[in-house]
Amino acid sequence: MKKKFLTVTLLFTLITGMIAGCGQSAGGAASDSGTGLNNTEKVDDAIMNATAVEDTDGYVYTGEAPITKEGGTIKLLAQTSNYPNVDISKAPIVLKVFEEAGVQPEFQLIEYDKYDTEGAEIISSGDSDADVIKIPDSDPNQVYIKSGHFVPLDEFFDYMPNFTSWLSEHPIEKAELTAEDGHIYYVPGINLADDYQPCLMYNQVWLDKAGLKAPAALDDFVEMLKYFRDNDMNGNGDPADEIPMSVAGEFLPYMFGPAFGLDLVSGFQADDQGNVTYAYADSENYKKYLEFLNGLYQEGLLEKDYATVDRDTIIDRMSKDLTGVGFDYSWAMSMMYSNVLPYYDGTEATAFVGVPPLSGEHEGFYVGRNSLSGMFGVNTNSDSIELAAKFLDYAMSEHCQDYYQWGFEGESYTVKEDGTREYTEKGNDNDWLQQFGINPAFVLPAAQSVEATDILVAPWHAKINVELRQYIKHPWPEIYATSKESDTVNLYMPDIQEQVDSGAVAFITGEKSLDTDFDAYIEALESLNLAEVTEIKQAQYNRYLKALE
Ligand SMILES: [Ca+2]
Repeated sequence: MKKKFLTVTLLFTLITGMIAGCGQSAGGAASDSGTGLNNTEKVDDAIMNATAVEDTDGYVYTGEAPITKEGGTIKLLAQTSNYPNVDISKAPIVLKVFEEAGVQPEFQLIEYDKYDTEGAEIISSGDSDADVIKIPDSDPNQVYIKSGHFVPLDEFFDYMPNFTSWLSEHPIEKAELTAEDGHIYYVPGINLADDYQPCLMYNQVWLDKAGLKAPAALDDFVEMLKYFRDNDMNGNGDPADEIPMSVAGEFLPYMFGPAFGLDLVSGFQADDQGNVTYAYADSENYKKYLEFLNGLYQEGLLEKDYATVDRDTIIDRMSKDLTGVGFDYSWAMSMMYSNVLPYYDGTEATAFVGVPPLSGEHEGFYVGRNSLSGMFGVNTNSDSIELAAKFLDYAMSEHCQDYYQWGFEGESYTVKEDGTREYTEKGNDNDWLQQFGINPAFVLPAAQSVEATDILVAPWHAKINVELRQYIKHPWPEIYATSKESDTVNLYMPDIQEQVDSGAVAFITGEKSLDTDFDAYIEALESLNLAEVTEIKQAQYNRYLKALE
């Protein structure tokens, strides 16, 4: 057992790096970053007018290595790997990018866990002499942008052929990256946003024992839970030790909100006409959602400790065959849930299997995430801004993304006869692969790829990902807020959030009555200035739609 858990921990770290990325927590309501852009005209002009420029020696960088023939150094302020035994500054994949670019790296790396605070301090001080800097968060409120510490990259698009063509092909991301002043400051890493997203999973062996097909309607789902509750699903002679469903409280909004027409994951949501509402203040649908969960709670189908049950507990239950339903990030499916089942033989038939979302009066969906990830900017203090811009451009090129996702042919991967790739024996050793520098998002703008993720999970899991992709809905877009907007949102949202969180628990557990206390809950939200926040979100959403036109 212990060995199994060790494996789980390693995989967790690997997959959180590969698939979940960092910083996105489940469940919370709206993020504070709204849509603050005016338009992308300035950026569009810069893209259109970009022309490759000669270096003093006559060399012209056109997007392929080298970026210069004159040499030079790129000082990089970023974070260490989240693997304590990996020195990312010595990783072959990372060094290869510098080597091909024709520049020497000078790493200024801060410990992974401390980067959010220490990196932020260094940037805010304005003393850094780094050329390229990883942004500790995505700078949602444009704090660094407004401080003038970063170069507007669109003014250097002559040196960024890869980035400009990527922007042209990605209008949503271009809109999201465009700051309030119409400039683009950062080159982003890219998350998987429509693949391997959180989903519902059923214990296939229990389903088969019950003679059931995976239920997709709420009513059938409840009947299945009751069956799991009342029968000796694990066959240990005790019909009462089954826990029908094991889902961390933060995933309940993902799991049940859509069946009630609500994106409780984003919190704020827009209808087809572009009208923005706050899902947690929907007096009809949110009330029905709470009624449903309260019903599950009363029936013992949602456990008493649902609000605090954690993933370790859930995995422990699965390893003991005690539970039939999970909801988690997709990677958990074959990497953390199925693999601990006592009878899992590597096939779908013995696994925790991802299924389509639950539907009620409304058709179900899964909430995906925004694709922009770790951002990199060029320091205003840099004495080689053009070189730094070229380096970032090269580092985000498709050529380099191939290194980030696969490493080098013959070393970390081979190409099969049918043209698909597979990791070598060494490449299948995660410790080795991390030291090799796979997915080096800590120091470079790396994009995740579906193909490279597919081979990390069980083949049946990759197949299910393809099936579930159609149900993924984009979350609330993540675009810069104006400072006035973020001041107001940051002033009011914490209290609103607290009211929502405590209200949800009280109504689900029955501590408060939906019949007599729900109106007061809605009134409390209104008294916390929800209307003003919603108005801001509406204005932001309108600008977002305009920018996409
Ligand atoms: Ca039993």
